[in-house]
Amino acid sequence: MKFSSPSGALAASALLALTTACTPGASAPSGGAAALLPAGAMVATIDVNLTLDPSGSTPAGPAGGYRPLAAGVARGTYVQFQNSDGFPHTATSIAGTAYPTTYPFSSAALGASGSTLSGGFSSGSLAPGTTSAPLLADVAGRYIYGCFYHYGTPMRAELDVR
Ligand SMILES: [Cu+2]
Repeated sequence: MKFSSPSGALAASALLALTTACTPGASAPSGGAAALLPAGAMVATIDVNLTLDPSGSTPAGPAGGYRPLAAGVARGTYVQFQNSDGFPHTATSIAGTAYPTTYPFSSAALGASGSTLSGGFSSGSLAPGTTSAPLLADVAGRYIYGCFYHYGTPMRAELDVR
């Protein structure tokens, strides 16, 4: 994960208030994530790569395929998923705070949806080299998600918003 922050925090928050109101709710085409970010937004980018990101254990259970597997994110940050792998993945929210033992997704996961972590989301099928539309970390708590294609591998991870 990498963080970026504005140099002028005060000016940036004023811009944030102005640009949030006119940000379209519709999902961006793959690779168009940057266009939807408010100016000066704090961004946490989660790497999506089943080939290179090591599996491990998180408070929600066995995880893998994303980096970091348990990402601590400040409320107000925008989270986006970047597929650095050579084949498609999704980052799709799962209800609850522990990875379910049964497969949790429907084909709806293949389309991009959601604009906040608390409202549920899917990156949609992320092609190699593309980045998802940004999601606002709006409410503190643990959010778990996984990949439509590789959930059982396991390919799943969590976001801890504080
Ligand atoms: Cu996958």
